[in-house]
Amino acid sequence: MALKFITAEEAATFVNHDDHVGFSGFTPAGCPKVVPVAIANRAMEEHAKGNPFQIGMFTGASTGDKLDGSLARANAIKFRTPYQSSKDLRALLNARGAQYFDMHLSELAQSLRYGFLGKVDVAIIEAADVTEDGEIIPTSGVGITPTICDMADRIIIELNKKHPKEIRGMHDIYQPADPPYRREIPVYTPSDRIGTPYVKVDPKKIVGVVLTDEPNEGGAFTPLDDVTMAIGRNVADFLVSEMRAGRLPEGFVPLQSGVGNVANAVLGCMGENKDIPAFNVYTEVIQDAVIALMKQGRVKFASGCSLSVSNEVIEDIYNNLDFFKDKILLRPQEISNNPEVARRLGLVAINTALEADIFGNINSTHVSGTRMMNGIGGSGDFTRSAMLSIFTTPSTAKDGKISAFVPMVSHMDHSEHSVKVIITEYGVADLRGKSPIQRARAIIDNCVHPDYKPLLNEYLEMDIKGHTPQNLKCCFAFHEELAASGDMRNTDWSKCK
Ligand code: 0RQ
Repeated sequence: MALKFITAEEAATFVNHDDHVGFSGFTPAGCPKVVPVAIANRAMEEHAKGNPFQIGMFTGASTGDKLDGSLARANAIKFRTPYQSSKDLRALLNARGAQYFDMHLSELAQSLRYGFLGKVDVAIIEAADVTEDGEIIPTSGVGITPTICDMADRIIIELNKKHPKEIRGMHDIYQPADPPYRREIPVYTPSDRIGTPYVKVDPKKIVGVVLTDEPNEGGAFTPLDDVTMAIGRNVADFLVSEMRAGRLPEGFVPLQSGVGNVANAVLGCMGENKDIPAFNVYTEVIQDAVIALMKQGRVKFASGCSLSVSNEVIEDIYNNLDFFKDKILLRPQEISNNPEVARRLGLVAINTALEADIFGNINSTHVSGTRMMNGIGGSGDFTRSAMLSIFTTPSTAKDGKISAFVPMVSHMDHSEHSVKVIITEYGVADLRGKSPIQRARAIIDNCVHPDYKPLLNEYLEMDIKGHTPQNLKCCFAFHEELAASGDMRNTDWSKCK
């Protein structure tokens, strides 16, 4: 069947008010760029005429500004799931201008197939290639592409010439059967291929192909500072000590590392530490540091859901496909983040906390318990199932006015039952096998900023009875003080006791 080439504006006419729209990609990598802007423009035109125009959105994870940013600014979002990290969308969600359902990334595709989230009317897919018989080669991120293509009534392809056709072979597309027919997902090592190099769709569903050469909206990393570097070194030293103690195999285990500057620094420090052998990565986002380490022979193989790298790095990869093609595999997020596979491979998972409490619970998502930051992303998929789950965080935020460690988290994403180790620039709290009071001592002694140690020690010494010594009147005093004076260091326990 011949493909029909259309403009982005024509493509946008296939999206109607109230439609559920699925988008390809994972982080800005692999997301459509020109059609979302055309949908946002269409929404604004309809709004100007007094007509409603809002869509439900399913994405892989966060996206680029052309997708989440444009649609948020156009007030064109009725609901959205899962992870996001757009400034304008965050403001919209916190003003409750759109309904946001924050879910584990590994669960989204199956939740769609199970029918938990309604139908998918339209799938908008960025592709490096598409054939007349319906073989789609994704670009640098996969996300939920196979599932939304299966479920959608209409498929729009953004054929992006920045991504060469020759990346065919870098993807491994596989969808598990749904219960009660599901078997094991046969990934036994990070490089195992279990699917096809393309997404196969019914070509009759492709309503149009939009040509573009828009580059990825990859953000650059801020230069590493002393705090970030100290966290990275503490993680690397801790992993070496675990190897020496025989709790990590000498050949090492695959690594999952979250998104952002700390994650990039951790990877860099692990690469530099020659006591750690060359290792594999089984993760969701493959960042710049992984590619740099691959070139140095320190990372042997990387399986992920996206190449969330800067544009210079993506060009480097595309210019050197001979080198990279057998070292990188991009999978749908229900496989890259699959708890079964994470548990089998025995991952070391490293993610970043917004806030932790002294008993080891983690808040990854809500500033002061109420304002959504980004979402849980894949952190829960990995934290719960990894062999060793580590959370990193700078000990303070906002020039020391906020302690990353509080008596009780103001929102909980990862509980004390899943969190094994917490690492800051000051050191390492190993929480394994420890009671709540022992965990609190380990965290205060090793991780907390000196400005907050006396306050948190005083909290523990309030002589509260019970297994977990929480003072229910004072446990949010840090947050209340932040709201009142703007600085948690002013907390005075006598006010709440
Ligand atoms: O504010 O941006 O104004 O400077 O939060 O904090 O320290 O720069 O850390 O960028 O790594 O983000 C948890 C949000 C951390 C992220 C989170 C302020 C701080 C700064 C950012 P500014 P940092 P990061 C893979 C895994 C959940 C999803 C996940 C995240 C800003 O890592 O979204 O792990 N994780 N996915 O000043 C108020 C506090 C604060 C605070 C920090 N306690 N209160 N503000 N900040 N602590 C990715 C995917 O799933 C795709």
